[in-house]
Amino acid sequence: MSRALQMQFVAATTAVDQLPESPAEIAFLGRSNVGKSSLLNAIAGQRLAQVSATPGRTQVLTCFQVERSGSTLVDCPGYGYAQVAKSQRKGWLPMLENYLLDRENLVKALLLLDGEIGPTESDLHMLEWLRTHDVATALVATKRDKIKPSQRERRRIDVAKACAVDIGDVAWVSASEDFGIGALREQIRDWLSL
Ligand SMILES: Nc1nc2c(ncn2[C@@H]2O[C@H](COP(=O)(O)OP(=O)(O)OP(=O)(O)O)[C@@H](O)[C@H]2O)c(=O)[nH]1
Ligand SMILES: [Mg+2]
Repeated sequence: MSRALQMQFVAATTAVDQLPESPAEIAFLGRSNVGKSSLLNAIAGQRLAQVSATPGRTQVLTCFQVERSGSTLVDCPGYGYAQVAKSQRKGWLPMLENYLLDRENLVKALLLLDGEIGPTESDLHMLEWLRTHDVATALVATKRDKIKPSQRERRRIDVAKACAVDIGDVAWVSASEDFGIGALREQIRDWLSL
């Protein structure tokens, strides 16, 4: 098993220019409730980011520093959740887009998809936006434990197909069953040159 990534909280902000300087950064993106905060915690091996059964809780960019390196992982606000007030959505979607376009140290946007329900329209919209703007993106399907073992292979094929990528281009994880977490950690170390 791979070692947990030692991380600590450094900032939570809606102002992109208030994020700390960092040599390399990875953004955790995805719909509300997809499991961004849970995945971050699994990678850290401790409870750092707030996990909530109420979608739309993380409304700010929450930044964690990987100890010693100064590199950072950012938990982004979830998109596509209807109960978040329209006025609020209006504010943070441009914020999120600015962040993704302007953050020069961003080495990868991890786009999380709910493995149980597959990519939604808003996920595909986000993926299209990332591709259009040339944001380096990696796909992660979450909550693998929620899919019947007999259906996992089919789901792997369907998710990859919907996103127009090869099957191997979607990393499957379960934060609750610690599946795929070690491999993703190694990828993250690689992307951050740790
Ligand atoms: N079964 C299962 N549930 C999970 C997994 N990951 C997250 N969850 C659950 O999904 C819900 C949402 O998880 P979060 O990590 O808070 O999701 P989020 O993407 O950070 O949501 P927002 O902050 O609202 O954008 C919680 O009830 C988690 O316990 C997983 O791998 N398996
Ligand atoms: Mg969250």
